[in-house]
Amino acid sequence: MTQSNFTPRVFSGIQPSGGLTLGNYLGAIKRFVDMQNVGDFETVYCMVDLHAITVWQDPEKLRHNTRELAAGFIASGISPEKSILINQSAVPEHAQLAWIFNCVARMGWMGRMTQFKDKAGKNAENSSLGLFGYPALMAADILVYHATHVPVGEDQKQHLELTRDIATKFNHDYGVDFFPLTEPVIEGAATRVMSLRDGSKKMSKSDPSDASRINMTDDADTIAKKIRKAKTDPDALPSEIEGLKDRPEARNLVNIYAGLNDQTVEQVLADVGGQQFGTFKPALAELAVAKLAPISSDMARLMSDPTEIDRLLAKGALQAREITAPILKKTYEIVGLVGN
Ligand code: AQP
Repeated sequence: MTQSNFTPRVFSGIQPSGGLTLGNYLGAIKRFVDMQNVGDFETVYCMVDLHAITVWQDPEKLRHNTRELAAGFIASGISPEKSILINQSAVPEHAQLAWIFNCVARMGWMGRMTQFKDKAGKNAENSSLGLFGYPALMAADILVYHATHVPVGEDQKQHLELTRDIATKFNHDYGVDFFPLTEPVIEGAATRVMSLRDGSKKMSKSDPSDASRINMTDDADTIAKKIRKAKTDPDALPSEIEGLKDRPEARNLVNIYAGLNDQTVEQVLADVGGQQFGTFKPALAELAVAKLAPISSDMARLMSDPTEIDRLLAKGALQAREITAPILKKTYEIVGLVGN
């Protein structure tokens, strides 16, 4: 198979490791919906629960978060009719291919991953083996579909490069052209949404400070309060992008505005340049509430019927396995595993 022969297929996932944040929405989900609707790709979207358990998850919360994430996907516009929507553990080929990739990837490659360093912190010896091997499972998630494109936020760029390294090494070691060299799709004004309390830190579901993020389930008052309290500087907003240099908090709020309003940063600054934060923050809060409130109320509606969510996920798993089972079988053949 030559690289040009792969079906244009998108795969991406989010961990059910907490509630969805505005970072996940702007950096990932909104892009997932765009790629679904453009109609040029088959699209597969996933709750990556096996990734979530690389750090401790309370089982009851994990179940809840997984269903809530599915609800968030659907409420944001991912249609189970147009896309395959799955929970990772329900499609066993992900973990099976990950084992093969554990044997292809090198320890040195994993050791260089900045996300591992960030998440393991000073206590790397005490982190799980799964956290260290996380990028091999992520490569398997993608390559078990022969996915050609992966929409992600900026923070996942290094893992996507590693996915290409694994595909290249597998193809080279076995003398095949079996796995595609997947393209990351990192686009839009808000590929890296930062904490509202610290412009140098990514907005994250697992940040201990709830004030650092906007959750997709926050109500209008909470969103407005968090934006009002967001860290900023005393200067007015600039009219040109250069004026945001060395102003990470101001840049972050402008990026969020642009991402929510489907504008470029330049367009936003042309409108708001010269405004003080006292004017800009309420406008941003109003925009955020207008965009997020319909999604959060639809999430609540979907969450009132968890059986229906489970039904949709079971249907997605069956559809997914039609793609993943033959790819895994062929991988086993290439590697020399018999009896499958
Ligand atoms: N702050 C962000 N800005 C832009 N994109 C983001 N993403 C996450 N945070 C931001 C994108 O969301 C997708 C799913 O990420 P994930 O949940 O699988 O893992 P993560 O990147 O580790 O997200 P969190 O919120 O920081 O989770 P925790 O706290 O559990 O580690 C990815 O495409 C990511 O780029």
